[in-house]
Amino acid sequence: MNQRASDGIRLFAFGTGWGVPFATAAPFPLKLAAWLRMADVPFAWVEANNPGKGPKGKSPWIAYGDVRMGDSTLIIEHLSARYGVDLDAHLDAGQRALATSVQRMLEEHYHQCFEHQLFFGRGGAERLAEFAKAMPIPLRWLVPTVLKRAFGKQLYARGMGRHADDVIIAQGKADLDALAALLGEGPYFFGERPSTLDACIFGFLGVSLYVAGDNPLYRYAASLPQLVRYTERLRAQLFPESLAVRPALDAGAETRRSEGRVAAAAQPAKAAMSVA
Ligand SMILES: N[C@@H](CCC(=O)N[C@@H](CS)C(=O)NCC(=O)O)C(=O)O
Repeated sequence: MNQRASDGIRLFAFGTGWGVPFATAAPFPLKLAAWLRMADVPFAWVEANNPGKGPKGKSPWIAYGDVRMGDSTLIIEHLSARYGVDLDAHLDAGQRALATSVQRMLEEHYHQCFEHQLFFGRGGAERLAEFAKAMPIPLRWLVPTVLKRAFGKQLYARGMGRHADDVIIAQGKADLDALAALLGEGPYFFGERPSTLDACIFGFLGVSLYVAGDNPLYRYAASLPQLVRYTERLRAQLFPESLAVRPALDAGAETRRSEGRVAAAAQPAKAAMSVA
């Protein structure tokens, strides 16, 4: 058994829900899982819905042997060094600079828009109720309020929570437009070979595209063909087991039609899903 396998890495992450077809519905854990799959590092999912238990108080974290580590980027750096895997070895200085910029856009800006819409946008109350539905009473009643307060505080402190709903949606859409404009025909962000940035992009799109319901930010993500093609391609390659789960990607189709925007963009994704 090689070292990667014998380490027995456990990936602690928020569980799934809301129509997302992966073992987690949270972007940073999905980013890390995508990187592990790209780097061919075996791991086991552990559902952990209280990030306070992790070493950084955030999801995800990993554990193996007596190592416990938080933060997706630090974990990727650590495992790259441990296993001698560098997914970015082929990038030149300009590509590295672009990768850093796109990563920051997604992780430091888009993440706030995403999170705001997840809990405070259209469908937010239902998503919080779904998150808590398996908990015993009174946690089932209390947790949505506690989470809303905690996320509201964070988003306000970071600045995003001070804007009106439509401003936050517009800013999130602008990030998605920028990403769509930068994505070529692929198969990866930088062409023929995957890089760490692909894991990051997949983490965010892999959650945004599939959240059920008609939230305007997520529906917009699912209406951009470049994003759908890219995500479905990586999904089939990295998480083939997810193809068995039919996500509610076109749940907003009626809304889009009534708004005069035909859901054509969702079709390639549906076609890819029907392969399962
Ligand atoms: N820089 C961290 C960010 C992790 C992060 O923000 N995770 C979110 C879930 S996607 C989280 O734990 N949110 C819950 C909280 O902030 O309490 C990383 O790369 O892992």
